[in-house]
Amino acid sequence: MGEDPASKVYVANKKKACEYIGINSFEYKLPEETTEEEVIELINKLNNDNTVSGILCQLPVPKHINEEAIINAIDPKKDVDAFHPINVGKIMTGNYDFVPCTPAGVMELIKESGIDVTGKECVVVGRSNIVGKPMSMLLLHQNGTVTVCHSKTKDLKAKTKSADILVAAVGIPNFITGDMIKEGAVVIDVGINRIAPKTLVGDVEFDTAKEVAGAITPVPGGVGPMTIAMLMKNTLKAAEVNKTV
Ligand code: L34
Repeated sequence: MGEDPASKVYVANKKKACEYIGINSFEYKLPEETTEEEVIELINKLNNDNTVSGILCQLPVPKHINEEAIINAIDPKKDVDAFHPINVGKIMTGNYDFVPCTPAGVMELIKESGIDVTGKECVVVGRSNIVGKPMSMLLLHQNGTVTVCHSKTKDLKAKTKSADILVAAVGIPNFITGDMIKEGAVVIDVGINRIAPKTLVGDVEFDTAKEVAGAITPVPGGVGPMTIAMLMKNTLKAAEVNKTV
């Protein structure tokens, strides 16, 4: 919905991934002035369309739209973002079908790199519903000792310095610097900040962080593409759950 420039890039990347793996995708570009009722009407149509396995409303939505109302309107069985309260609740209990794409991508990177989370000090910087909160749950499910930090955290550096696994998801360019990182730590950068028309940087200052980290993800080419890969995985799962077509 609307004209968010970053969303255009992300949605284009999602469509490309669908095409690449053979998932049929339908894009509905809704103008800024679309009403909440109109969006919910469209979602209801897609909820009832048995040729559709998964539904995603790219965030952010325009200011006059209640994001929560949109998320709640999506059939939880087709909620490939795992943002619906039913799916959020399932993530809490550990019995889930869909995992939110960005945290799922982070977990996949950790797993594929042969890193065992059990007993590790995991520090998540950021407490958003999309990343920080579900991220902390997934690390907890893998037996990490999890600390969630945010803008009101006192002595942030002491917390980040204690991390064996540090996940940065604050949305502030180069916020985490090398001196805030423990020697050998795993550093995962969820931030995607456009600081100039063609310059993307993460929440981690890569050049200073890479000198101390044992492993680190880049921006671009790190968590972003993993988010998309996990969306494909959730959509395949949705097709199995819904047994459509
Ligand atoms: N509903 N809204 C919903 N679901 C999501 O999972 C998202 N997210 C976040 C924003 N809003 C959403 C995404 O899709 C962030 N996000 C996302 C998706 C793709 C990429 C980054 C974030 C991505 O492709 N990143 C590339 C660079 C892209 C560029 O050039 O800007 C990378 O290499 O990091």
